[in-house]
Amino acid sequence: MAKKSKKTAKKSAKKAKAAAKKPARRTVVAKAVKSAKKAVAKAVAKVAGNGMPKPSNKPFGMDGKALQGVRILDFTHVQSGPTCTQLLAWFGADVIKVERPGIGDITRGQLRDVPNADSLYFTMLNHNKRSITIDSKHPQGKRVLDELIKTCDVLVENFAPGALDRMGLTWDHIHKTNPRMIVASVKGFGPGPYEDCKVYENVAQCTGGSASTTGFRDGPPLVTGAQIGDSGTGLHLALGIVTALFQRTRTGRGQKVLCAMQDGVLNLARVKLRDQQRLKHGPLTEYSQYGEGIPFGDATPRAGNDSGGGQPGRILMCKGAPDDPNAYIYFITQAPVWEAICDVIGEPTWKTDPEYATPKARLPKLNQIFARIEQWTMTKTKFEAMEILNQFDIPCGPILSMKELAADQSLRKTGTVVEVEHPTRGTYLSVGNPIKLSDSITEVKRSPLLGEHTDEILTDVLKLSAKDIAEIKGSGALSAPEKKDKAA
Ligand code: CAO
Repeated sequence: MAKKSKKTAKKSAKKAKAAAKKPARRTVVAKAVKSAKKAVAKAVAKVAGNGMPKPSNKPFGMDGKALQGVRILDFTHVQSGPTCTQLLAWFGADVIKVERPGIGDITRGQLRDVPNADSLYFTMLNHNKRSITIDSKHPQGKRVLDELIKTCDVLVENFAPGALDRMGLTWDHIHKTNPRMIVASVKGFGPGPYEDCKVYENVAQCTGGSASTTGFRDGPPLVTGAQIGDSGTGLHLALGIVTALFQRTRTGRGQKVLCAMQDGVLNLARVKLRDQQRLKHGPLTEYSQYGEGIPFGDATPRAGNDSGGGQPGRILMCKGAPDDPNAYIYFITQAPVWEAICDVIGEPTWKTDPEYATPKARLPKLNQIFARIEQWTMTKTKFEAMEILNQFDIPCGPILSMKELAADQSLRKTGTVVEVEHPTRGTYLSVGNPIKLSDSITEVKRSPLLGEHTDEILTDVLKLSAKDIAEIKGSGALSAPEKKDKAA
């Protein structure tokens, strides 16, 4: 295609040159040459790749960060929103976290382990950001915010429904102040009967279908330790934001991005909605209860530790269990390696016995089969079992405790677990950026102290004069109201 266009362009250029030779008026010649040049440029652009800049010849990781030049006005707090803006900061965006004077993000003081230092809850969710304190309801505070809106690309917030509007920061106001601004929000629910409700992690897990499908059939619904409602929705929102930024390169305008926590959890639990529909057509044969002869109800049941896919799996005890609460391994009886499994556990006849040889024949006997495999895993530590099983490509995974993950040297090497220095709490461990870009390497920088960058932002970003800054500060818009002396 590109070759063809280049040829056509050359032809047009030739035509134009020929036209130029004829005794025609100067303007006609100029026009023809111009159009020929345009055609050549178009064809060359096609060959070069869609008008993209020439590929950088700097070494990978040395040509800036992926989101360099993007500025985020970060109104997030607690976990869902901060997860999102932390990712954007790791990718190189300048994230300006706006916090309430004197208080800041409520998590600074929640679950504190070191007196008078920001909690790990806060520090582990707010790396690489700058902090400015602004009372968003103070007239001077509003003025500063409007200036920030003019210079930022994205406003991210996860306030309770209506809170942003109550600050006067409606979509209409923001869009009028900066038509390029993307306004990204996390809410508990999308439009509908619950849209005005406040939501925390476990509420989202319960209303998004995760809790009803987690746990054992004969026990209550369970929430998971992984924060799929908060961090999961933060991840969804980050994708929405970069997608909106990409669309803006074409349209030039901002848009609203909304991620409801219920929607995010349901998206992550989509295989359970798959099973809900399969129920109409018969029992879910990969669920343990099928083999146990227990009838299915009319909703996707809890499946214990059964694998959610087509390859049956279970958590099995290893040497040391149950005294050691984590001496377990996840074992998958993947069909292509069934023969290897039979050899490893010492049941070679199961390879050809029609009662065991096919996945279909095995389904009603999963309890019995896994009990036999467990007899073998209990003779090994979880790491010994992992090593043996991997030699035969049998999919499995040891149950790793947080203690083991914290000490894991390979995770340290990849930057997934990082040590961070902090001026008031000392060294702490954090999860680094789990998304690795080969040309945008993440450096994890400590979270900001409350209002640490207020002056820097007013001066360098908003270019306010010393007089203006003094006036704003004097108005009380950037500081907490002084506590009244009780004795007075
Ligand atoms: N200056 C002045 N006021 C500020 C401010 C600032 N810089 N920052 C926040 N505030 C005010 C808000 O304007 C709001 O005031 P009004 O209610 O008078 O309008 C007030 O602080 C409280 O905000 P909030 O309602 O968002 O906070 P909350 O602690 O009551 O509720 C939460 C927290 C998480 C339940 C709620 O924000 C929410 O439902 N968010 C959306 C869903 C979400 O993200 N949940 C995940 C949380 S992580 O588990």
